[in-house]
Formats: sequence, C-alpha cells, structure tokens
Amino acid sequence: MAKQTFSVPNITCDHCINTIRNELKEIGGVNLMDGDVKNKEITVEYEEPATEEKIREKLKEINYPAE
Ligand SMILES: [Cu+2]
Repeated sequence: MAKQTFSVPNITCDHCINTIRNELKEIGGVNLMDGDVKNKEITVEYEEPATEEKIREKLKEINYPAE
C-alpha cells in the first residue's frame, strides 16, 4: 500500500475535498483520502489498480491538477 501527499492548488473548500474523494474512489484501490483545505493538499493511500499516474490523470480530468 502506497501513501502519498499531493499538492492541489485548486482546492478552496471542503466541497472540493469531497468531490476529489468521490472521483478518486472510482479508480478502485483508493483506500483513504484525507484533505487539507488550508494547505491545499490531499493524502491518498492506495494500491492496485490505483497508481500515482492514474491518480494524477484523474485529478487533471476533474480540474484539480496536482503540482
Ligand atoms: Cu471547494
């Protein structure tokens, strides 16, 4: 299981975090996603089939690209 923090500048509120959480879950293999509105960060715990690349792709697709 991998654990990774992504910086996501487009996060502005808890609603953004919820949107990102729901979308990332659709990848499968995403077991936990915590969000930090103040620091504009998300922390994701994931395993196959989720990969860093798939997570980054999904974030870009929903207009919350990670730096
Ligand atoms: Cu928001």
